[in-house]
Amino acid sequence: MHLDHPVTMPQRHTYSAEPAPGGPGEGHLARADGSRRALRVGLGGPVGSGKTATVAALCRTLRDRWSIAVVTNDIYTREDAAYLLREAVLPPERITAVETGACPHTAIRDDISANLEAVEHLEETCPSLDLVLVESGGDNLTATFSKGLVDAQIFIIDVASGDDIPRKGGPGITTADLLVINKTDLAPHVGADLTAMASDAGRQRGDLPVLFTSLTSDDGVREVAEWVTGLLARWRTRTAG
Ligand SMILES: Nc1nc2c(ncn2[C@@H]2O[C@H](COP(=O)(O)OP(=O)(O)O)[C@@H](O)[C@H]2O)c(=O)[nH]1
Ligand SMILES: [Mg+2]
Repeated sequence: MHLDHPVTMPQRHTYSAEPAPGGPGEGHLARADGSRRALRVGLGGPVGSGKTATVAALCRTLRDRWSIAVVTNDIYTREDAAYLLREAVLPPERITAVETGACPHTAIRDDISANLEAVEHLEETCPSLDLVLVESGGDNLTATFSKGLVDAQIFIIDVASGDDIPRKGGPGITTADLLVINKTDLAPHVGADLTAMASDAGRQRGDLPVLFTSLTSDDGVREVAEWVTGLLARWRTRTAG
């Protein structure tokens, strides 16, 4: 069981995080045997914004249709993986914890070897995986995933941490393939102006999508799940044949 054997950050070498030419993951769409590899989606964002809750909700919504596995990153613990196991969102062999032991952004952007190992191990042990979700350890607004690790990234912020966050920008907010603004249920309690957040996010991101979620409602993750489903459909077309 993966929690008993967490993947720790090797100190021995640094993986080149240079994106392959032609777009995310372009250099390695297929596995060595020629079969289609899983689509890898990273979920980043500040501590407490709702990354683990989003991963759990996505697994519940998508697991009957797609074959899914998850990699979590915590600095010193395996709490997020433990939560996902407790909630039984996936069978235990599909959940792997990486203990980063350092700044969380390092493990998803600079030395991604432990995360890559974890993803590749899941692909080997869970046949015909369609999707691997990689949750980053909570970080600040500057953390983004290496394009050598994931094919697409979702950045999650929440309304309770201040409605001026979209205006502040940073690479997660401006460049993530999808920006999720979570905990809309709390907006009335913290005086967050969702209209201002939407227009600030739009200004920062141009045509890139923004979704508002509240994971306290039963189908709160539906639009994010639809976005991921669209990605999976395009991924299958791209890797067909
Ligand atoms: N009210 C409310 N709480 C939420 C929502 N999403 C997550 N939470 C809570 O926020 C806390 C942090 O969520 P978590 O997913 O662990 O955040 P992470 O650190 O980004 O992984 C937990 O107590 C969640 O139950 C939401 O949409 N609304
Ligand atoms: Mg988490």
